[in-house]
Amino acid sequence: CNNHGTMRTGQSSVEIQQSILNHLHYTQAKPLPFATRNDWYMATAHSVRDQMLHNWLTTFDIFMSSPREKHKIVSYLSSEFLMGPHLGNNLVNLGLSESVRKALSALGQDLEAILAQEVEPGLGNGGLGRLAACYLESMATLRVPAVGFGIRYEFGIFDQEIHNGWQVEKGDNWLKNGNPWEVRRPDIAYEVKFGGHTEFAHDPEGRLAVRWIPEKVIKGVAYDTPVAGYRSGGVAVLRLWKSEAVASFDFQAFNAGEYYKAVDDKVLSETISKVLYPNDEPGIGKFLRLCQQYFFVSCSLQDMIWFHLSLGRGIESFSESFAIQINDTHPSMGIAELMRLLVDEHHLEWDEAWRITRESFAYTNHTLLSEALEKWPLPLMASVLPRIVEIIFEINRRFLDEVRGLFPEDDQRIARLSLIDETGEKYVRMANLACVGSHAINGVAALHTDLLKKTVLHDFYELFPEKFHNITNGVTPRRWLALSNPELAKLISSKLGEGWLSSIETALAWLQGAAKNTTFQQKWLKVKQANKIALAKVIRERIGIEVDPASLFDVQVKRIHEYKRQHLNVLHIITLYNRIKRDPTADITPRTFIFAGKAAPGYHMAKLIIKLITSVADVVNTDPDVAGRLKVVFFPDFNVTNSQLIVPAADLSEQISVAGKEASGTGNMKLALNGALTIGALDGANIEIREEVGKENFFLFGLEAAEAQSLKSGGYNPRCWYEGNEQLRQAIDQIDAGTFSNGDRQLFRPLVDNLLNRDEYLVLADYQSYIDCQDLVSAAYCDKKKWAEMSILNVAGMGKFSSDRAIREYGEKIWKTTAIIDPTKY
Ligand code: 26Y
Repeated sequence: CNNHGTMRTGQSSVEIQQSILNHLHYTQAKPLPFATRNDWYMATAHSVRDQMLHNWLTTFDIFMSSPREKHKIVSYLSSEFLMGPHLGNNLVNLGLSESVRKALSALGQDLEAILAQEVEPGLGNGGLGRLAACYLESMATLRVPAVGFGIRYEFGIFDQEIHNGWQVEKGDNWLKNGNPWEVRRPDIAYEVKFGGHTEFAHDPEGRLAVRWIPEKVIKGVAYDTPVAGYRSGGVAVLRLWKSEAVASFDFQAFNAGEYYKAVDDKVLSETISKVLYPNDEPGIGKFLRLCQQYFFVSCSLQDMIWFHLSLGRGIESFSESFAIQINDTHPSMGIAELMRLLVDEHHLEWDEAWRITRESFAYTNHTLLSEALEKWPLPLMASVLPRIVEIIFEINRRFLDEVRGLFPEDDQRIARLSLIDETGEKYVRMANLACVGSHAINGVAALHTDLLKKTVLHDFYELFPEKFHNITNGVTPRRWLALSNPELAKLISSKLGEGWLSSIETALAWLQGAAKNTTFQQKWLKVKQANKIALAKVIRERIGIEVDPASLFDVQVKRIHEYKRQHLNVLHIITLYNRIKRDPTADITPRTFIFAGKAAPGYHMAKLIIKLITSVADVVNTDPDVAGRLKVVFFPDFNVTNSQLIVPAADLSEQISVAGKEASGTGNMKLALNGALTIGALDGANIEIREEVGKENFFLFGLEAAEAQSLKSGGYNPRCWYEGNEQLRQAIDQIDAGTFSNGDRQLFRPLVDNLLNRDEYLVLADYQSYIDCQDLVSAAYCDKKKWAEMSILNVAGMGKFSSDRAIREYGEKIWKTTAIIDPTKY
């Protein structure tokens, strides 16, 4: 197959078996009888990695030998990449699952047990980080030359445990058993400056230039992880930076004080990439997070420039080599950093540098919550990044001059557009920087883009309407169907033949023809049933709750946040519970409510919502009147691994955020792709999902975004809704009276007070509509045949939500790249 021999790239089970044994011997250095399960996992992973490294170098070769105009690489800059476990996905994408299973079994090992050994790299909080991972996989599949740049956090998102119903956070030491997927590249390292001051100085050619004299310099070292495309030979690279001290120990320092200072310095330098910050954590770790952001964008841009120059190109054509996508504003300092590199270090004129910067950058916004828009206190930024602040001021000065030309006298508009918020304490507004410094701005679902134009980014839309695009999010059907739900994938293959996983955009629609077919429906329900039994087993083992796989699995899995309204779901549970208590013989469709999700450690209300869920669970699950018809489960430690277990077992997908707050959602896509029906408000991508699967196959409730908006601006009074609805009042009174907290009336007081006095997310206003809709769900679930048909039609309608479609749209609308690596060369 190549001049390296087939030793490491042979794909038969015999060759793979040999390769695993070789790695056990030469990589793990373990005699067979002493090999632990982790050794077997590591050896298997290294064998698979060999295949990927080969594909990667081949991809690179093809890239380098393709015509010059195709030399454009997508740089996806993201502070988070939530990759999920690698092994299973790589086996699916390389088509090696069966031969590896066979090889392992010949060695007395079980593939499932080996897969379970992997600790997932949790280098993200949720939606935004997982989106970056899906996009890398799609770019590899479509053979778009791509690098994902980010931070190699030593500790990812915390592990969640539930103690006495409360969330407890545990450090995520994901590297402790070794990481077989990454390649450390000590030769790819860059220095990054922090602190100090700037001064004018003459450069070596005698030109006057700004010099940044830093207080501290830190080194970033590259760690590369290959990401395999689905059966395409293509490989994308995830390049994560680890911070290190520039020189580790100063052995010249005979003085003990100096010596320990050098050690301290090393520790401090390594702190930058130490830990991922949870979102919604107001004010915490501000300084370090600022350092993290600048650190990774600076390393990434220096790396891009290095590569561009090494292709023999001039610096002025940089934007022909790279399309830089920034995943929210977290990497937006890259705009100022590229200006600094071009002007200060590569001696370009400002205007030329600005043209290059704008041509290179494009910005994806992921939020409509104005309080979530990033802004940095100016004094903090000025002390950590003095030169960057000077550059931001200069960008702002020139930009506001232009604005003034267009809108003379409109001081308010100018104040709103300014990169600096001067309404009180001064801040740098990162979204404004991102809008000004990018040639494209996009939202992540149609409604979201629409609302961006009307609200959060309205002033920028008026200024640059041509920059705005919508690109609705997508998810990869390889991880979220083939890997997580292999039996469903098999059943679909029996209808569609092979190959549909690389073209679900068109292929899945063919399932429509099978939706009414009774035999197919029965097979479909059987797969779902098996997935539910598998989940029930895990719930029994891990949580000790017995759930009935014949009941409706009602699933809400996502970060815990008030706007996502997990507490609305709880109010429904209490309402059903009260119906049973009023009449124990009431006809209730048996349901298992499954919640999972992490709350940011400093977000007290979200943590209280977890406590509410577990408290209601304690009461409902043990009440003899309920007789097992309702079960409530809080599944701890929601992550990619657990999601792959829960999503295939869901009957109902809860997408109940208040309209106008969820930018897109991607869990909604994963659940529908696995045959769950959605109960949802008209928010984010729900709207488009409903259009695609058909209104009659979607459970719609609640206010629309515009209605929600006008209800609030008309002076919303939640107490009126509470007083006017008996069942709602009863449920809230019970929470308040301690029915679910052993009589403790203080515990949930903050939550009840908030609902009655503020209810920012209109839980009470949407309550009745939600309950009515849930009653329709319960009725529909009793007709198994109809439910199966609706479930099939949901999957049939999910083609649009493939991340392949999303990546094609980014390529066409934003990156303007035809840079697809030629498939005939593989
Ligand atoms: C500032 C920092 C701590 C921070 C870190 C992470 C702030 C926000 C985030 C994460 C945001 C996020 O995950 N947003 C979600 O992005 C998804 C992908 O576009 C959307 O589907 C989802 O609606 C949105 O909430």
